[in-house]
Amino acid sequence: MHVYHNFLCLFLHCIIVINHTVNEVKWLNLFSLEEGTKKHLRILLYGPSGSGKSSFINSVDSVCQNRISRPAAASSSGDTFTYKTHQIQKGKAGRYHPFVFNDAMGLEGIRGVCEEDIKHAMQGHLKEGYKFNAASALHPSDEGYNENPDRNDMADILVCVVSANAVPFLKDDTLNKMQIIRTAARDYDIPQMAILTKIDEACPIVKKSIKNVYKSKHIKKMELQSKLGIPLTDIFPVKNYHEEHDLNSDIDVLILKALRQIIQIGNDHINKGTEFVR
Ligand SMILES: Nc1nc2c(ncn2[C@@H]2O[C@H](COP(=O)(O)OP(=O)(O)O)[C@@H](O)[C@H]2O)c(=O)[nH]1
Ligand SMILES: [Mg+2]
Repeated sequence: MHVYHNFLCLFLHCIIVINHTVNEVKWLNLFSLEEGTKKHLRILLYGPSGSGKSSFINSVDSVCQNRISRPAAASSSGDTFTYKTHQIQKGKAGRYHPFVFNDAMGLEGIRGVCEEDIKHAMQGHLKEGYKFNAASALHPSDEGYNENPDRNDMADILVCVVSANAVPFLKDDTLNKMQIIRTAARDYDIPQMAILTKIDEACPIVKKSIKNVYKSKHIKKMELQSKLGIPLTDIFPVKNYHEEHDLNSDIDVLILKALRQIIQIGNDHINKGTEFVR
């Protein structure tokens, strides 16, 4: 009887999650920007290196394409980092979703990105292909500086990406940089949220099953709100696709939840901006 009950619960859980995922993908495929606003919604990711920024872009691409794909190179190291816009294919080749991702070089220490460059990225001053330099921020007289960014170059939402297992060990200089970046985004009126990656590595019960994420005492104890300076309601836990060969609805559902919130908040920002223009 007990086994039968467990099996029934698992079966119902799978049906609910798959149904939810299908609805979220439908919503995503129907999503478009208001006519006359922008070509695409620009999502700017930043955070420590190795926190899962590239893997998040790959995970979104995988969920959107319904197969594992890795358009953004994921790695945990690398000395050169290029500013690049990632589009997400929609169905057939040559068609793309109306949102794009940029990610920035990792934050930490003297080998980390200068916070000024994240400010430049928010305002659209970084040209495609710009090579970040940890030693000095881009200067308006430099080649990679876009002097006259249009609204398509500007970020619509800033997303801090941190891995759950790294949160307790974030160093003061990284936390300071994050604070400077958040303050700048507030000044530019760019909305912000955070993604908590690698939840599988931070807690044994989540490793066992991703659906335990909201039960995890480890994650609850992390003081995320005070560390990241972002309200808990705007921090989304995800497990990226990083070594899997197949999609999994429990992973999809968290990625889609985070993505939908990013898009909705970013879109509100775009629409608010055009109210002033009108
Ligand atoms: N276990 C686990 N590993 C992850 C996750 N996301 C990324 N990784 C791994 O963490 C490493 C760094 O990820 P990457 O996306 O390159 O980080 P980035 O430097 O922020 O772009 C890679 O080896 C990934 O495979 C996750 O959610 N769970
Ligand atoms: Mg990366």
